[in-house]
Amino acid sequence: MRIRFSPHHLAKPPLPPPPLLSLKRLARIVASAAPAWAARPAPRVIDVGSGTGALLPHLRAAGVADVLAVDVSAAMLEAGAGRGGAPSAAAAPVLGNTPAVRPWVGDIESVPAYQGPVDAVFFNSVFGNVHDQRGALDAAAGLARPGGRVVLSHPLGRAWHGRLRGADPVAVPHALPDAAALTALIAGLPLAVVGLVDEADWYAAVLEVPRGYALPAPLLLEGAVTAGFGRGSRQLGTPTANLPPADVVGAWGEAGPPLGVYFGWARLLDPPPGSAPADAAPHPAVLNVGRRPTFEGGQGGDLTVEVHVLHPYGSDFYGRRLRVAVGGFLRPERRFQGVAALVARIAADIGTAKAALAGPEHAGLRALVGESGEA
Ligand code: RBF
Ligand code: MG
Repeated sequence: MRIRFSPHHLAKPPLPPPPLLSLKRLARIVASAAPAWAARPAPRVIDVGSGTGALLPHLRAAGVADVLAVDVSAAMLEAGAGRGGAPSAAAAPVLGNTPAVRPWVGDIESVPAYQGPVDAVFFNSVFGNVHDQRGALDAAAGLARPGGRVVLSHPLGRAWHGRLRGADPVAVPHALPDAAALTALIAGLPLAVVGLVDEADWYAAVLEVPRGYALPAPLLLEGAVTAGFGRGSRQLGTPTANLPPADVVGAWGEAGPPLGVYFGWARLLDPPPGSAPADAAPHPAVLNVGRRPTFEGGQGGDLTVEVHVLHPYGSDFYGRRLRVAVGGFLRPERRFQGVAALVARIAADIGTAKAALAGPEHAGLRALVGESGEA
């Protein structure tokens, strides 16, 4: 995906000046994502098409501490630097634990996973310029945490945007999506529409990444570990213990498990003789219940239940019994463009799982797998 600004656009006679940008509307655009960061101490967002930084003062006023200001135009970001936009590239921290506004030259698909997960991604006054809108939404959804929001907005609305597009359909290849177009655009992506205002002079589509959730009651899975594909450890760096689906999916009841990524505690009940004591202890775990659509030509394969235990076991333990107490659901399974994107996502899943397991909601979960040496 490239957001293209064609050079001839600049040579054309300019449109009449835009009506005074309503500052109130920019504040409303920011507010439409605010539920995503309510009660979070240091909200983090990505501002796509940040340009000279029109949205930044409103983000700051709403308490957003950390902004990645993304734009394909280094010149625009640089021009904004003196006017309260993102600081010039040389002055801004690129990474780090200190919340800041940082410029990023490129499109949303060029933003690496380590810049996330964020609470919200804004496409303000830019979505019509994005050539591959679905690719951009996919990238945005991947960078947002569960419950995070993606906001597509235009403070001057459909009528003004239509004039822009009429004046230069190369620079602005798409109309703002109406309800039907929006539904089509996000089909199959982990996004749901939570709000759409589509008036002649005001447009805001608010999308949400599915929230993780605690299961109504923990699920207990137990089975003898079978060999998987070896891909987990060799290619992905996340070795998985596969459990026979037939032995465990019954825990979800008749409808079966929603395919996706879960978290919980796991314990190997009968580690091989001579194992380190830690190999017999309970450890946090993430598990994927699904068909791995990233592989096998996008089709995925048979249903598998793969548990990645967050512990470096000393040896393989095929045939040994693994017990897992599943506390919650992190995200639906999905197809990634490649192994690198999947690996980055699993790293984010692990972070989310650790945070969830450390919270009070899952305090009793560990006890459900029992302690070392118990049956
Ligand atoms: N495979 C996918 O195709 N899509 C996924 O979303 C996905 N998520 C996973 C999350 C976790 C935490 C783990 C451990 C695995 C996931 N996998 C996913 C499965 C992965 O493709 C599989 O472990 C390897 O292919 C080895 O069989
Ligand atoms: Mg495996």
